[in-house]
Amino acid sequence: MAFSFSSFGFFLFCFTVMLYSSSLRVEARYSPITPISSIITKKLFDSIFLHKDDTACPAKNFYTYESFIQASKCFPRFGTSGSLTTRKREIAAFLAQISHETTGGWATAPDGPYAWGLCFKEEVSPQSDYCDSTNKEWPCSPGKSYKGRGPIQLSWNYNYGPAGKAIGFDGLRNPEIISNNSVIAFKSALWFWMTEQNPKPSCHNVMIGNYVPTEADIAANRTAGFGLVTNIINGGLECGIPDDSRVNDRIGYFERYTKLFNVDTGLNLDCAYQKSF
Ligand SMILES: *[C@@H]1O[C@H](CO)[C@@H](O)[C@H](O)[C@H]1NC(C)=O
Ligand SMILES: CC(=O)N[C@H]1CO[C@H](CO)[C@@H](O)[C@@H]1O
Repeated sequence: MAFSFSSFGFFLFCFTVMLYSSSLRVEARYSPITPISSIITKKLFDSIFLHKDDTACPAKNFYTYESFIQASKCFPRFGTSGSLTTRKREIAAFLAQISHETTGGWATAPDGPYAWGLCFKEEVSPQSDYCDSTNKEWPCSPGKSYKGRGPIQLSWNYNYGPAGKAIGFDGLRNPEIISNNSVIAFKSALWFWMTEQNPKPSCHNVMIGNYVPTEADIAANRTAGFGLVTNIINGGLECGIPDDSRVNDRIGYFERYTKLFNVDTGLNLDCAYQKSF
């Protein structure tokens, strides 16, 4: 496993933030780091997720602004690295990707197809339990389903196990907690976003310009940009295909959100000519 921190220290950090959040707020005034809540205000968040609490959405009233901000405190580098433009673009990219993963939108939906992010908590008709039984490091618990859950639709035992270890829950025996606790749900998505899983870079490093392609990456056209983030998330199914509707949906969300953040999208939005990892 490629964690650059001990999971105990990591857990302690999150725990400390919760215990001492009021004193941290005081310190934050003197901190050179701008908290993400100054970039993504509640007002902006609400204008992005226009329909997440509609009766039509199974996740109605689950994903709140407050739980997103609280979860982000366990990932202090998220949305705080680089210039203001870079920070806004990273947050827009994260929100766009989780919106595609949980979308309730359709072509003629009210306010358009890209106003329906965070409509679902969990995968509706999973085709399997997403158990890779060849993975001995993160063995499946009998009867448990590792189907897509939460903003990033975390799937597979080999993601639930390490996500739980990093965040502080039993990902293998209690995967359902992601659908039951919205702070843990957002943490699971941010964990995926921030964590490099070799040979993939982290989505975070791609969006802040910290990605250094290997020879293999160059040969596979894996150039930095929003399209590479799509490749990290679901490239095996979606990349290397011209005009893929799922990739286009991700881009549609990203274009709408970058406009709301008032930043440009950057280059390389799709992964049509990239090989997957
Ligand atoms: C890389 O992109 C070019 C077009 O820009 C394409 O012709 C080539 O097949 C791509 N290579 C791979 C490995 O997909
Ligand atoms: C206590 C609680 O709310 N449990 C729910 C957790 O999420 C699963 C779905 O994954 C529900 O079936 C449980 O009722």
